[in-house]
Formats: sequence, C-alpha cells, structure tokens
Amino acid sequence: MELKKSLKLELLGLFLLNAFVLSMAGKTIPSIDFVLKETKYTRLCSSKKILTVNGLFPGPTLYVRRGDRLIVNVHNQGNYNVTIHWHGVKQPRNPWSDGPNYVTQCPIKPGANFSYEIIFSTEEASWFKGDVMEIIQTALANGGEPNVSDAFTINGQPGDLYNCSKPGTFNVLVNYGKRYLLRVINSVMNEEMFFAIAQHNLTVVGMDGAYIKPIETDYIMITPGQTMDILLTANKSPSHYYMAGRAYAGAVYDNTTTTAIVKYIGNYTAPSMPSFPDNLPNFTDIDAVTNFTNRIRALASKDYPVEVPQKVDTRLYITISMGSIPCVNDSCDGPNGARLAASLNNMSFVEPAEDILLAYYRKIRGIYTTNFPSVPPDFFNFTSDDLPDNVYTPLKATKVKVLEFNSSVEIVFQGTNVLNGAENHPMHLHGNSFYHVGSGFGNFDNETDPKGYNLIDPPEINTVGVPTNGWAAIRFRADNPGVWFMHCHLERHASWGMDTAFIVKNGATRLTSIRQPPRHLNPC
Ligand SMILES: [Cu+2]
Repeated sequence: MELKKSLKLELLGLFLLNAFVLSMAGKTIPSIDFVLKETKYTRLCSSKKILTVNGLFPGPTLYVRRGDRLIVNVHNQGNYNVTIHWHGVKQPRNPWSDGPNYVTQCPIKPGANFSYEIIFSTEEASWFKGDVMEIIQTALANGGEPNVSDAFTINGQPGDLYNCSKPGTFNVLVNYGKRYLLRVINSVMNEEMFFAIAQHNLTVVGMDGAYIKPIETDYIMITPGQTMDILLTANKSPSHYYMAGRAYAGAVYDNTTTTAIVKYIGNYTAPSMPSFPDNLPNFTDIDAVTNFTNRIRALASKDYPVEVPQKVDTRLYITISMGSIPCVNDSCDGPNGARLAASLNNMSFVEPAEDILLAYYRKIRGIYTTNFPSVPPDFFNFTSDDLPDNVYTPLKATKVKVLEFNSSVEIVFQGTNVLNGAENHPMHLHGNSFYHVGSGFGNFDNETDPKGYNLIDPPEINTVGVPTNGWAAIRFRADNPGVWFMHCHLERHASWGMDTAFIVKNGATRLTSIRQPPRHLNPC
C-alpha cells in the first residue's frame, strides 16, 4: 500500500512561476553542482521523499544571459538512473549535453556523476527538467493508463483549494502601479493547462525563448514543455486575487485546480477569500484553446527577424497515434487486455541499449536504423469518430530520420483518433526551435491547407500543441548538427513510444560539425 501511495504522490503536476531575474557575468566558464537526492517534503496531508536538486523543490533557478556558457556537475545521489535535459536550450553543435536518456547519453546511475556544458545561444528564457524514471513505472509494467495526479502545483505548492495546503500557498507580492514579469512554465507531466489571474489581464510577450507580438488576454493555454513570458500590471484595487491553473482535458485528466495568491502590498482590509478568475476556461473548452493559440505571432521586428524557410527540401507527414500491442493471455491493463502503446507514423520508439549519439559518432552499427518513415504506412480517415481498434498496430523499433545539414524541413503532425485517443499533443523538438506555420482540425489537406500557412510572422517555438483531432505544420532549418530527440511532451505518451530522433549531419567545416565528445562519458 505504501508503494502505491508513494507512486500516486509522485504524480503531482508541477507548474512553475518564476518572477525573478538576475544575471550572471564572467569570462571563464562558471560551474555549479547539482546534487540530486531524495528529500522529505510534506504536501496534501502526507510526507514522502522526492527527488530534489540540492534539496530544493522546485529546483534552484539558474540566472544566465544570452551567449553564456555554464557547466553543471550533476551528482546522482538518488535511487534511480537520471539525466537532465536543458529544455529549450539549442546547444549548438553540442548534443553531448542535451540529456535524453539513450538518445544522446547513457543514464547517470545512482552514485555516478556527469558534467553538462550548457551553451546558451539565442534563447531569451529557458528551463531545465529532471527525468525521473520511476514515475510511471507501474503503468508501464502493467500496460495501462497511469493514475491521474492528486494535485497540480504552482512553485511546488498546490494552494488553498486542496486539503492541508492553505498554509503553504504560494504568494506573489505586488506594489500597486508596478509591472511584473511572470515566467510561466508548464512542467505538468500529462496535461495542458489553462491559467488566469482574477480581474487582471495578462500580456504575453514571449514564448519558448523567443519574443512574440504582445497578446492582451484574460487567460492562457500552455502545454507541457512550453514556456511563456507574461507581463502583469498591478493596477486593480489593492486586495488579494487568485491566480489559478486547471487542466485542458485530455483522454484522462486531473480535474483539480491549483492556486496561488497575488497580494497587493499596503494598508487595506483583505477579503476573507481572494476573488477567483471567472475567465479561467473550463476543462473541455476547446474554443478557448483555439482562440488563444491562433493569436500567437512572432514579434518579427528588425532586431528579431523571422527566418522561416520559404521553400522546403524535406517534407514529413507524421501521424500521432495511440495504439495497443497484444499481451500474453490478454493480461495487461490496456484496452482488451493489451498493452497501451503510442506511435509516430506507427513506429513506437524503443530506447536502444546504447545511446544513439555515440553510436552515430563512432559509427557503431546495430543500435538504430535510419528508416523512420516520412509518411504514414496507411492513409485512412485519421480523425474519424469510429475507427477500428486495430487500424494501426504499432511497430516497436528505434528508427531515426537523417537530415542534411542546412536543409529546410517541414513537418505536418497529424493527430489521429485511433483508440478514441484524440487529444492535444505537445510535440517538442530538441536542439532547434521551429516556426509554427499552420494548424487546423480534421485531416491535413496538402492542396488547400498550405495556402493558409503563415509565412510572415509565425511564432518560433520548440513545443507545438497539435490540436485535438487536427494537425499542425512546422518548418525549420536543420543547421544544428547532432542527434536531436523529438517527442510528445505528455510524459505517458513519450514513455509509450511517441518519440523519434533526427540526426542532423555535419556541415563542411569544423564550426558546422558536432563538437568533440566530453572526456568523461557514462557507460550504459
Ligand atoms: Cu501525446
């Protein structure tokens, strides 16, 4: 029982808000230590040990500037294999420090350490993320859906609406008339989130490390893996106001609401209860999702130009599917006793025994193949309401796609309704940002839909929410040599195989080629 409880609590969603900006200067490459260890925390009326960085939950904030480099020595004093991914950091020529397990490195085993060299290039804001292996192990062992979480948190605190949580509720203190920058990060494992602040407008000015044309809105929708920079002007009558986050419903979801409180500094009588954002959309409000995301445009100024490829060298059409793989005696917890799987173009990604990057670099054969399909194996009405359960049976394999250096790439992600599993999939690419040039519902039409592409000011992001039962088109230039993971940022989908990787070949010169590997690499 104890084990079950602890696994359930591991599924706390995490919603981070970072309202502080400092900077770090220095010419030699600064270095810091991250000690990963189990630390006891109390939330939702019970205590348990969770994996922390330097004893902190959420982990420490690193303050860096564009163009900085940083060495982070990660010491694994926890009980599980870990790696750390520096989400949204492009790491030019440096896939060695990108982090995904078995894609660019072997795991850091308990007791071992690894030094990441993080190269910040053009990003305006990013974050890091620890991959905790244990979290959905039970679900993976049994083949079914993982438990939904018990709570979401804002900066590690669930907030007033949960049991035993009121005293710890996160507060944001503001002065009347001042403007604040909120860096909102969706690090929830399995859900897109709506977020709003009672009676206050939000001005979204950046996303995924790039500026956008400011959007005035009374709520946002943010997918796992996305980050947004939001200006908040404290211009309402001094009082207490809730900021709140809740899920945009997926196939299964946690229907609780996390809150923090915006408190004006000064003399006034605080209300017994802060006002709640009545503009926070409801769980199933798909129009709220579309209306918000359709407004996102790149800043596209002289200083921040849009360099979206106008012509395309490599075109990929990738179906995103749920699926299932038969189990002996139908003994698994998925549909009809099968094991849940997820796929891209019906390929369900299998982590290889050795990391793909080193295998590629050292030309070791047998670790992966390069025949990830550019189109789905079958064409059918992907978004139909009544698809046979067996329309796709995912093939388990480690297939990657090779891209020529500096080629321009278009990917159309096609959501499907296989196993009635249609939901919004936040597709995330490592090592590159991409331009989100179009989206729509239903099946992508390669005659008519490209005519509606935004090739003027598409936002430059690294995680795109592919609309439920719809499609999203992205373009980017493959100018970062390396091995780059691409996956759905819903943790359960990624664990079920909704992943692949791109190998971007070297260019002709040293400066357009992968850097030397670090001196110390961990064994698998
Ligand atoms: Cu997904």
